[in-house]
Parts: sequence; C-alpha cells; structure tokens
Amino acid sequence: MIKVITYGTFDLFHQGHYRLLQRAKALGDYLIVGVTTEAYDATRGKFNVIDDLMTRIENVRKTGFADEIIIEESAGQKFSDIKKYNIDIFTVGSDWTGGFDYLKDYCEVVYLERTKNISSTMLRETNRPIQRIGIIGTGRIAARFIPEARQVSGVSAQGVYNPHTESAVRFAKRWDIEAYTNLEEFFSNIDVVYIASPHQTHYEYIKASLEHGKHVLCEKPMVLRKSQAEEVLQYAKEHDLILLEEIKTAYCPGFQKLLGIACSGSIGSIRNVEACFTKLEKADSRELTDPVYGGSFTELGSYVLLPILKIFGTEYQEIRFDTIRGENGLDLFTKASLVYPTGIATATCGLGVKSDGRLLIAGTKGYIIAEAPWWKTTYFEVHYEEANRVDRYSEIFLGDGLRYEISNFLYMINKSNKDNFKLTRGESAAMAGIMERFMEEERAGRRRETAARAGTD
Ligand code: C2G
Repeated sequence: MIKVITYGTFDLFHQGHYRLLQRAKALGDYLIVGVTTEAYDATRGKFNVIDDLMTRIENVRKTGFADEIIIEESAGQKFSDIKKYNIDIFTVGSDWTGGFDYLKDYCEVVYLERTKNISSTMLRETNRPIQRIGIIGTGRIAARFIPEARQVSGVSAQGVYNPHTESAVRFAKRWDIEAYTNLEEFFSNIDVVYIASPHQTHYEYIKASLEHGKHVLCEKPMVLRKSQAEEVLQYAKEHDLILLEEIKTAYCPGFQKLLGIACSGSIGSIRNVEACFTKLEKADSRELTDPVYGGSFTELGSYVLLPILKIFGTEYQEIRFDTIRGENGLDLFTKASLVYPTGIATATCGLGVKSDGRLLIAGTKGYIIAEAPWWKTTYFEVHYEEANRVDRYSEIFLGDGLRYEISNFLYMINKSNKDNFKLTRGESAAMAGIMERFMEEERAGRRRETAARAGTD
C-alpha cells in the first residue's frame, strides 16, 4: 500500500485545495492530510486565518479524499509524521517547490502544480475588503506599529492624523502613507483607527472615532478614568463596534500559554502574583517630564496590572500605592499592592529605579516564574517543592509583537465578534479605575510633599 501525506491550512476551502487533495490521493492508496493549528500558523507568520480548525478539518473531510486527518502543530512535525506513519510520498503544491527537498532522504517528495487564479488570500480579500487603518499620533509607538501591521494581511496602514502639519507630513513621508490634519477628512478615508497619541488625548479620539462608526484599537492606558472607560466601552458595544485596548502582552502567544498553565491547577490555587517591569529613561524624556501624565505607573502600570487582573480578577478588596518621586514630583518607582479574598499581588514599575522585572505566580503546589522581558513572553518555568522538578515552556514571539493584537483585532472585525477574552471590557475598565485612583493619590501625595518641604524651608 502506498501511503501519501500532505499538509495545509485549508482556510476558506476552495477549488485549489480540492484539486490538490484529489491529485494527492491519486498518487497512492492511502492519504493522510495534516491540518495546521491556528497557533502553528501564527508561528509561521499566517495571522489571518478565518475558519477555525474544526471547520477546516470538516471541509477536508467532506472532500472524501482523506483516509485520515491529523493536526499539524509545529515545525519539524512533518519529519516525525513521515516516520510515524511510514509514508512513501510527501506532496504539496508547487508554490512550495524546493521548500521540502530536505524530506527526500526519508520519502519521495512530489510538488503538484498549483491551481491558478485561486487562493485563500484572494478569497479573504474579495469577501472581506482590506481594512484601511488610520493612525492617530506620530510618536515612537505609532512608528513601531506600521512595520508590524505590514506583517498582517487584510489590513493596510492608509494614513496618519496629527493636528500639527509638520509632524503629520514627516511621519507620512517616512512610511509612505497619507497625512491628515483634518479629522473629518481622515475619517472619510479610513476604515479602522489605531490611537497612539498622548494618554490624555485618547478619550476624545476614541469618542470621535466611534461616533464616525470606526472600530478602534487604542494604546494603553486606554483612558485614565473608570467612568470614561465604561462610557466608551458601552458606546462601542451598543453600536456594534470593536474597542480594543492595546497591551501587547495580552495578545502574545507565550503569555496566553502562561495563563493557561497558571489556571490549569498545576501550581494549585494561586495565592500571590508579583509583576515587575522597569525601564530606565533619560531625565529629559517625555515620560519623566510631563507633569500630569508622566511617571512610571501611567507608562508601565498596564503591563504589570495585566497578569494580576487576568488571574485574580477585577474585584480586589484593597489597593495601595507606594511611590518614590523624583525632584519634579513624578513617580520614578511605584509599587501597587492589591488584596483579594484568596490572594495578594504587587505590581511594580519603574522608570528611574532598576529592578529584576520578573513575573512570579505562586500557588499552593508550586510557582511559575517568567524573567524579563516576560511582557513579551517567550519562556517560563514551573517550579515545585522538589527543587529538581522544573517544567519548562517556550513560545515564539515575532518582531515587536504588535502583529498579534492587530491580527486579533482583524479577526474580531471579520468574525463580527465584539467580545475579546484576551483583554475584556471589564479588565480595561478596572485598569482605568486603578490608573484614576493612582493619579488622585499621586496628586494628593505631591501636594503633601510640597507643603512639607515649604514647612521646613
Ligand atoms: N494549493 C493549490 N492551489 C491553490 C492554492 C493552494 O494547489 N490555488 C495547495 C497548496 O500548495 C498546499 C495546499 O493547497 O499544498 C494547502 O494550501 P494552504 O492552505 O495555503 O496551506 P499552506 O500554507 O500551503 O501549508 O505545513 C503546511 C504546509 O506547509 C502547507
């Protein structure tokens, strides 16, 4: 019996896939088809798969050509499948010609002529028009966003808005996109909005974008008041629009895996979460000079609060902040301590004090440790009472990682799915509430310090 194997994503199943499977089957007596998982596709840069795995498997099954269907989960699996299933022929479309020659040592490799004028990419683009992204803001983060957006098919960076003509034009020129200084004109030329302007401007821009019927991806911290967060999230929900807060960690595959392990019970009941992120900034940087919105907590607080809210939820009983301030009164280093009914947590961040920058999750049976930069999770360990027992996990993190949230955003648009489990509305609102409380306490603290200083002069 001649055994044949082939692999693919088989998204939006089409004639090209059908013909490939038909000819693959004809090469032998028994055909095995490997269908890729979403996670594996993401590791090879395919971020735009529309159909879920079960739908794609079902579509392959319905052709009647596959005698067996398996799941392809990782690079390197082809080699072991060929051994495991005793394969005679590996086949794939001619778009891969040469790409799998390394398998020739183990079986015959056949590249079948690819069917012309049809592809999943074409179908995605015809059925779902490319989402033209308009960017608000021209700073460092906006610049990081564009190369990342270019990795995700189905979106294109169309233009940038900045009320200051010179900044808008300079940014647009650099990235070869359109510059807008008029908000109405900007909205009429784009489909979705990415907001990367200074923190305090987010709220107004989110409102304006939603009122123009645009889905919004907004940089963290989305807004700095809980009532504002609730208002815009509610507005988006009622108008069937997506409003997503951009905290790249929430969308990266390694962090998803870490949360999965943490919540699986393998370290028992979780009792303590400690998250730390420090980044030394120059004294004259915006982050350390903006008198109202600067400081370590508004800059990095979203990252360190994320694992805490994901694990313990949004219903903490107490929260307190301890802060070290610089000469201009801005917080250089802040520790937020949260108390929950079943555990405690600290969120530590610094722009003027360097610390370990690790994430520690302690449970009744063991603990998880992810070292810096855990906010771009690629590796973590699970430790137990027996010192020599350590489980190690790794995951890919591509580029600057914004591609994960952009593809998540696009997926939600295409699926008309307005609920985002990776960072829920409740979690975003809770974060805004914590930011608000911190800023209020900070202001009061600064006033007290100034008064005390005046008293001693
Ligand atoms: N195909 C084809 N003609 C088309 C489109 C696709 O013959 N017009 C073939 C591809 O060459 C591939 C199969 O159909 O053999 C599945 O295509 P995709 O779903 O695009 O999967 P792909 O990314 O090519 O994955 O490990 C996965 C494999 O490497 C192939």
